[in-house]
Amino acid sequence: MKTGRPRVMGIVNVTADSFSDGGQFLDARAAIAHGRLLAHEGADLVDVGGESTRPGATAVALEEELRRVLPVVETLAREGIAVSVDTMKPEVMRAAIAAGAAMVNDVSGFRAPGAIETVASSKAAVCVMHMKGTPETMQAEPFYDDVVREVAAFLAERARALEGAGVAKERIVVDPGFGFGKTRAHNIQLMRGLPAIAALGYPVLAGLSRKRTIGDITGRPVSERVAGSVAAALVAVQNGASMVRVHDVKETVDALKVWWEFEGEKRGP
Ligand code: 7PJ
Repeated sequence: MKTGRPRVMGIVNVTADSFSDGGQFLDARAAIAHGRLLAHEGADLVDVGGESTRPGATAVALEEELRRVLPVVETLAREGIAVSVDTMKPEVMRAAIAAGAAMVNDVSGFRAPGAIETVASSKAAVCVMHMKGTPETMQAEPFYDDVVREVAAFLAERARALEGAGVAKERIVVDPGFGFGKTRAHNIQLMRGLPAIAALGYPVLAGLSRKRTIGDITGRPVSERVAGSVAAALVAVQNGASMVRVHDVKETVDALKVWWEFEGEKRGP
């Protein structure tokens, strides 16, 4: 199911407490400028999020999330940039789609009441991610008998639920949710098991950019995880990911161009 060059999703946080941006893009104008920069650097789409889902983060109220996200989605989409909205709330999904979002990226896998119906009544693409627990609690001793099997089963079940509600298969992307209720060992098993996730038959999105596992492996703080994150993106693509979600678009695009030139043709155009 792996066809075409790997795609890059650039991250635009419009939050006060995202661990890697430090609230730098709290202001919508700065977030818009950052989205434009990432598109210019070669991002195929930009993922706009107004609620931090970093471990320990608390939920953001609906009105506040709308206030952060909508002007950014609306402006970037109007400029012709493909936008995805990173949200768990059906109301935010609906408003962002109306403002021009082409994809809804839900780290809770469209489990909120009304989420599936909201995307089903639109033409937007969807990214279904696996998360164990909630951002507040997910890193408290996560346990799996077989993390790859459990994550794959969850993604298959959610994708079936979306298809059952009328979301065409071609609109669905799946994501194992690196770091969301997973230890370093779980993340490594998932990376090695990505071919089994890809075998579900949906394009796979992988997000490891600047995450704790990259810090654990390299011993680097968030500000120094670019090389580690680029390496992780390459391994993810090598293992079957069709898209990577990254902060460092320019570096990742270059790395993937080189990878594609050397390795891509082995997999067909
Ligand atoms: C992911 C995400 C991810 C998808 C975040 C961070 C935490 N959406 N949203 N996949 N991570 N689909 O960027 O470190 O891995 S927020």
